[in-house]
Amino acid sequence: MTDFSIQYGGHVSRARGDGRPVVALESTIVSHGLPRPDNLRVAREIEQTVRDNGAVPATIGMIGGRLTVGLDDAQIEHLAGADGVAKLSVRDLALAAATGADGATTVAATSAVAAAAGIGVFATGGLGGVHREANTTFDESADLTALSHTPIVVVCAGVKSILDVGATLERLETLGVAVAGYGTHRFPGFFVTDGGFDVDWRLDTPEQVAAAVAARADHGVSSGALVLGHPLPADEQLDPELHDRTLAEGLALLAREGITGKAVTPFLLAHFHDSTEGRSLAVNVRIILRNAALAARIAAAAAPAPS
Ligand code: PSU
Ligand code: MN
Repeated sequence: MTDFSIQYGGHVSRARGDGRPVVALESTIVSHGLPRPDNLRVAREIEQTVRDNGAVPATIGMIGGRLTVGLDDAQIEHLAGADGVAKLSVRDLALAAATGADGATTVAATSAVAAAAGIGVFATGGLGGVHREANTTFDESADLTALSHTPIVVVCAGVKSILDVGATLERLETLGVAVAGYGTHRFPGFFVTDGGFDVDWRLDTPEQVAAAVAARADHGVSSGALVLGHPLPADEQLDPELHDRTLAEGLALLAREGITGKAVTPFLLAHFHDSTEGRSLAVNVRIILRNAALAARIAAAAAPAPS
């Protein structure tokens, strides 16, 4: 495999050399999705959760123009605390490299870089997708198009509930992205357990997910990612009534303040975190940690047995 000019953290190089399971993690959650100072604590907890579940964490991001798979603790701390960290989708990577930028990778960029690095499993909170009112704004996350041609398993709690979930599922179908529920036929709704839609496929164990990954490779028929919807248990979700109220306020504020483009998702997440007295933050953290644990178990199930 050619490694192009991706930098690898020492822990990830060693794991790759030994054939140990690796889980990719994104950095936009840390820089743009969670408020300071919780973001740094959570970034560390996510990595520890991956380790506790038998895999090596590879947080992906850009430091001074260097695209890095497996940021070290100081680099993660830098992205969590520095001002002016760019939110990088796939299209931004080369521009950020050329200008020596610091940047955090979204689901789109993290998946693309992870796949280029030979990492097959990625954990996040919720995917980007089709925004409400996308029929006039055309705001659809590049997460969807990136996943249409990136062979990776994305463990997530569905798409963020701030989006149009039904339209996003339609686009995932059009784009050839596989979707399955983990232990359920319902597609999760991020902060809430049930996103309101059925999915055709259900996978129940890490081994079954690994079997789907293996079958994809065996068939040699190219397709996109597998989105694995891993819902929060109902007793851990954000109260759906509080959720709906907060979302309605957030959408109204968004319109009033004229926020558009890549600022929309961070703005709405910050609105939730500010106006639910920390409840949405606690739920968001639970989502990510549960997904990190499951992703590690999938990566371990998919890794070749140690010789
Ligand atoms: N999931 C979270 N928090 C986040 C995101 C996902 O729990 O902050 C980020 C991801 O990086 C995702 C991005 O790719 O939001 C989507 O942004 P946009 O809608 O602008 O494409
Ligand atoms: Mn967008």
